[in-house]
Amino acid sequence: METEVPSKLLTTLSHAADIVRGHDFIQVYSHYDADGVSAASIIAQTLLREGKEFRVTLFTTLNDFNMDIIRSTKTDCIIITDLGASYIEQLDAMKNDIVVLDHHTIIAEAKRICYANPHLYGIDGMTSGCGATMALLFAVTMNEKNWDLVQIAFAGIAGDRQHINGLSGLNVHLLEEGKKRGYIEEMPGSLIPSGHLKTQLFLTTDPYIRGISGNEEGVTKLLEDAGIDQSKTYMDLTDEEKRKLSSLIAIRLTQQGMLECSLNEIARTRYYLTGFKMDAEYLSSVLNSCGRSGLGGMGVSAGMGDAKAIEMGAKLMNESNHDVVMNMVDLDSKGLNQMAHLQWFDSSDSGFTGMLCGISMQCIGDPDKPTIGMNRSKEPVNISSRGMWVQLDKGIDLAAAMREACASVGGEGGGHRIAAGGSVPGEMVDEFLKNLDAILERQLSSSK
Ligand SMILES: [Mn+2]
Repeated sequence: METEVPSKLLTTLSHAADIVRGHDFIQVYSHYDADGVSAASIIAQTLLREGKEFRVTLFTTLNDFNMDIIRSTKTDCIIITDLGASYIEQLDAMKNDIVVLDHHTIIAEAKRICYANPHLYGIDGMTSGCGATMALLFAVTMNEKNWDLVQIAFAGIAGDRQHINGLSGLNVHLLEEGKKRGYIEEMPGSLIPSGHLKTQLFLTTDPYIRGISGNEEGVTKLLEDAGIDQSKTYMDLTDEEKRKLSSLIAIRLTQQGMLECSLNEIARTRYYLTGFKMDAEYLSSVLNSCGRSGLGGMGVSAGMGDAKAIEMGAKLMNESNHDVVMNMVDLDSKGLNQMAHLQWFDSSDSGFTGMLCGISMQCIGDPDKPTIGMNRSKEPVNISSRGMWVQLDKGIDLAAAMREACASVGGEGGGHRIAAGGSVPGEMVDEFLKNLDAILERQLSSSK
């Protein structure tokens, strides 16, 4: 299947390329997450190859404060990636030459600046094209030789989880071109983590495997049982070894109550980046670790392929994964607190509340009940909630439930049907849980 890039988008991209060619120095602003760092790396490499000078600045978000920083830049040419959609009117009002490559919800169309966003061409930017996708399409418009950068774009796609239920839209175009040119190889998914098995089985929380994740003896024993040498990486495994190891993991996950749909989601297709010699999700999480540790420069260097930066980023990633897995082991040993229609835990000591909430819901919780996590270390108490598709099918809507339950005790909440958050006053937590449980019961019974 040939997928095409809309001609209106191609026109905008060649306009963008013309703008950039007319300048010697370009200021790049991007988002600090994996997609934003990937997009910035693609732009940086492109500008470097064009002989341009540039500076990259990463923002945690684009808000009025950061908009003032953009406004005060002395540079004539600005590229903004994975950000900007919510500030198009303000950017339009500036005098500089500006290119925005974003995929977030459209608030306004640009009148003066050059603005590319999948939503402008009827493509869903939430699922079918991310910041790095747009940056890559710009890069190959500048020069066809930049197709090797499609590898970095896949780290962005993985970072924004646009690959979870299969690629679509512009990302399919990237995959086809990337495969054709030998930069990307599609690999069948697996329950086995990629990378060095002994390390990654210990660190894995996607999935969290009881008795293996965060348990050195468990990992050693599992590899022994599968007849696999302790020094092997995923890529070293024979088909027979893969089969043996993944079925041992599947048995454990099923025993701990994981649903088949969750197993399938974890065993999603992998995209191997031939130049980086790693899979897209791995590079994505390295870039994410750099960005979130405030080491954006190192992240961009890693995205541009600098081996030392990748190594340091991987070290950061392993450290934070280590913290997450040890907190999961602790939470798993305590267990979730059960109520009639929800299950909850307190992670005030560790933070990571949202992350632990997602992992618990998918891997150790009762799949019939939403999972609630809370961090009571600050006032107001921070609440996370996660559901499963099977719950949504039965009438659960966490966005509505959290909004109502938080408001009922003087707090506020909201989000998506499957994942929502909120905050409530510390002394009202018990009341909040009681009210939320009742609201969930009402949602279930009114949809029957
Ligand atoms: Mn993004």
